[in-house]
Amino acid sequence: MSKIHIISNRLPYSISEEDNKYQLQASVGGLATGLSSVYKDFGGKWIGWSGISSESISKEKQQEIDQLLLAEDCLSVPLTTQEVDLYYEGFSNNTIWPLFHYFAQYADFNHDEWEVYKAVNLKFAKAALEILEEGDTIWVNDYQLLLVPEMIKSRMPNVTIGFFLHIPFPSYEVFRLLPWRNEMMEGILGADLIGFHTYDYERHFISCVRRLIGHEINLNQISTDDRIILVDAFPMGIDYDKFAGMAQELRYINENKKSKIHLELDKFLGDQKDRKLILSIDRLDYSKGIPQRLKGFARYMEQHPEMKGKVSLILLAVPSRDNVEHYQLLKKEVDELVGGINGQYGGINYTPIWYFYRSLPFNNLVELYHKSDIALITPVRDGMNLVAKEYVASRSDQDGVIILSEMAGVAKEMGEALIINPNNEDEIADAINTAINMPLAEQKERMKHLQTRLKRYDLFKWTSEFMKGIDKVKSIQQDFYAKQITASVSDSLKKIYLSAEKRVIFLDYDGTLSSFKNDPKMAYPDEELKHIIKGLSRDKKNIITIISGRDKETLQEWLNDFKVNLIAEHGVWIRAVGEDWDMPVVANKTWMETIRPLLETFVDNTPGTFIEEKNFSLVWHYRKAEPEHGDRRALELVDELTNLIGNENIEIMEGNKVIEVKNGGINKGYAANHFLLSNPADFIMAMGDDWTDEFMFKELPEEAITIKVGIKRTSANYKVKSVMAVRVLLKKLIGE
Ligand code: GDG
Repeated sequence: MSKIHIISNRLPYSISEEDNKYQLQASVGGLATGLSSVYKDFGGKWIGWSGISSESISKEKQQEIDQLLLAEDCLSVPLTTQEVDLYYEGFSNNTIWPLFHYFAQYADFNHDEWEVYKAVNLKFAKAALEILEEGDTIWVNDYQLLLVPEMIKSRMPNVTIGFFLHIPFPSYEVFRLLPWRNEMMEGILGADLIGFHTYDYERHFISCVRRLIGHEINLNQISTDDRIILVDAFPMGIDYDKFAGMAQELRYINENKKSKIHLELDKFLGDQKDRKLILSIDRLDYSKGIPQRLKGFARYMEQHPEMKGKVSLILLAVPSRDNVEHYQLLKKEVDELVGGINGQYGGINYTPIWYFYRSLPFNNLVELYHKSDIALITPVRDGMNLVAKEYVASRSDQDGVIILSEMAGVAKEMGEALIINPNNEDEIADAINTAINMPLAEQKERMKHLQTRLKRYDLFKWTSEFMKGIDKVKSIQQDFYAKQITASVSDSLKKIYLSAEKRVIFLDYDGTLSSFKNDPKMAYPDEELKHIIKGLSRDKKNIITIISGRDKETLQEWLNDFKVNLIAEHGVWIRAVGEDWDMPVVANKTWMETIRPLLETFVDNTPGTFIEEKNFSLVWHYRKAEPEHGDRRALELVDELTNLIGNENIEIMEGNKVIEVKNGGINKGYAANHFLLSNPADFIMAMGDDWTDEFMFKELPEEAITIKVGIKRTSANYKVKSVMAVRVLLKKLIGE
C-alpha cells in the first residue's frame, strides 16, 4: 500500500526531561490532532524538528529521543541553534511571516538567512527522500518549508506532493517585494496539490504564478511542462467534538473540581449576573490587531459610561517570539494601553480589562470560551483563526456573539458573526454595543447556523477533503499521462503508418511545428522543420497539409518551396500543391467595419496588444501584454464582441493569446473533412495545439489519429508535450 507522510517544521510531540529520562507529550493543537490521524492510518511517518537543537545534547541522548519518536512513527530532522536562528526565527518569522501578513515594513531581506532557509529546507527534503517510496504521498505544511515540494519532486517525480499554507498568501504587489520570489514560487510548484484556507489566497497565488512564472492556467489547474497542478481552498476546521464535549462537561462540573480560573470567573460574575464578558485570545503577534482592538474597546467605554462596572474584557495574550524587537515593542504598547484603559475607566471594585500574558491549559481555555458572552476577534490579517471556531464549538447553550475581523480567513465562513474592519475603532465600538444588546433569540439563531456548519466541516473533514484533493489531482494527472505518446505508442503508430497505402496528414503550424515567438513574424520554418517537411512530403504515399489560422500570404511565403497543401485562416482558403488558392465556402467580410473599431479600443487601452487583419478575419493579439491585464481584457473583449455580434453568422475564437473574429461555420474541422472528400486515405493523422484544432479532432473520421500538443483537456486520442516532441515523432515516422 502506498503510504502517506506528513512533513512540518515541528513534530507533533514536545520533549521533556525528568530524572534524566526523556518523555514525549503529544501536542494538543489542531494540526497535530488532524494530521496524526492521517499519517498513522496510512502507515506513514511524520518528519519534523524535535524542538531541541542538536548541539545542546549528546549523541546518546539524541539517539534516545530519536528512538522514542520513532516509536510514534516520527522522524526528527536535527537542527543546530544557528540553523534555528537563521531559518526559523530569521527567514521564516522575520521575512515570510511579516510579508505574507502585509507587514512589509517589518520584513528583513537578509541573504544569509535565505541561504540557511534553503539549506534547512533541503535537510527536510532529504530526510523525507530517505523514507519515501515510489507512489507514496507526502503532505508538506506551511511557510517554513516552501521550497521542500520542489526539492522532493525534482529528485522523486513519482511521489505525490500536497502542500498546505496555513497563513495568508499575499497579493502579487506584496509578494513581488521578495528578492527570491521566483525561487519561492518554483519551490511551491513542486507540489501536485496546493491548498490554502481561502479562495482569495488561492487567487493571489495563481496571479503570482501567471505573472512570475507564466505557466498556462485553466481555472484552478496549472499546466507546467510535464504536470498538472491543482490549486484549491480547504478552510481548516477544528476538532469540534473535543471543544463541545469539554464545554458540556464544564456545565455540570462539581464545585470542588472547578479550576482556579473557573472559580474566579464564578466569583466575578456571581454578584452581578448581568455583567457582560468579552473575550480576546491570541498569540501576542502584530498580525492579531490587539492594540486596535483595545482602542475599539476604549472607544466603547468612552461612548457608554453607563456600562462602567457592567462589562469586562478578558485579554489572553499568549507569549510569542518575545526575543524579537517588533514583538517586544508590541508587548510594551499592549501593556500601556491596558494600563491606560484600566486607569481611566476602572474603579475600586471594577477592572475593565483582565489581562493574562501567558498560556492556559485546555480546560481553562474552554472555560473562558464557555463563560464569555462575546468573542472579540479582530486580527489585522490572519490566515484562518481557529479561536473563532473554537468559541462557537464551546457555546453549549447556543448563545454568544462573535465580533470578527473581515481580514481573517475565517470571516468567509462566518457570515453570522458581526464582521468589522479591525482598523476602524468606531466600528469595533459599535459592534460591541450591538453584541451586548443582541436579543437572545437572535444570538441563538446565528449560533445555531454556525455550529451546524462548523460541526459538519470539522478538522477531520478538512483532512479528508485535502486527501480527496490529492486523489483528484492524481486522477487528472493519470488522465493526462494515459493519452501521452510513450515509446511503445509511437512504435505502434509507426507500424500503422508504414502499413498504410495513402496517408493524409494535417499539421497545425504555430505551437505544433514551430514554437510561439513574441513577434509572430519570427516563427518562420527553421532548418530542422524544413528538413522534416521535406522528409514527409518526399514520400509518395503522403499528402501533407499545413492547416493554420495564419493568413494565406504568410503561409505561401514560408512554405512555397515545399510539396505541401496549405489551408489558411482556419479553413477559409485552401491551396492544393501546384494549384491556386481556392475558397471552399464563400466568406464575406462586410462585418469587419463594425468589429474593427471595438478591437482598436482594446488596442488603445491594453498596451502591448495589436490587431492582425487577415483576408476574412480580424485578430487581436495579446501575447505581449502584461499577462494578467491581457487575460482580463480578453474576457472583456469576448463579452463585448458577443453583444455586438448578436445573431450574425460570425464566430469568436479564443486561441493561444489571441482572440480571432471570423465568419461562422468555417473552421479547421470543416476544412479538413472537405479536403478528405477529394483525398481518400487509409491513414489520417492530425496534430494541433490549441482549441481551434479541437474542431479537427472532433470532426475528422473516427479512425483518424488525432494528437494534441500540450497538456490541456482535449478530444484528441493522444497528447505530446511540446513542439520538440512533435518533431521527434515526425522524424521517427520518416525513419530518423
Ligand atoms: C496559524 C495561522 C491559522 C491560544 N491560546 C491558548 C491556546 N491557544 C490555541 C487556540 C488555537 C490556537 O492556539 C491559535 O490558532 P489560530 O488559528 O487562532 O492562530 P495561529 O497560532 O496564528 O495559527 C492561523 C492556523 O495557523 C491554522 O492553520 O488559523 O491563521 O496564523 O487553537 O486554541 N491553547 C491553549 N492555551 C492557550 O492559552 N491550550
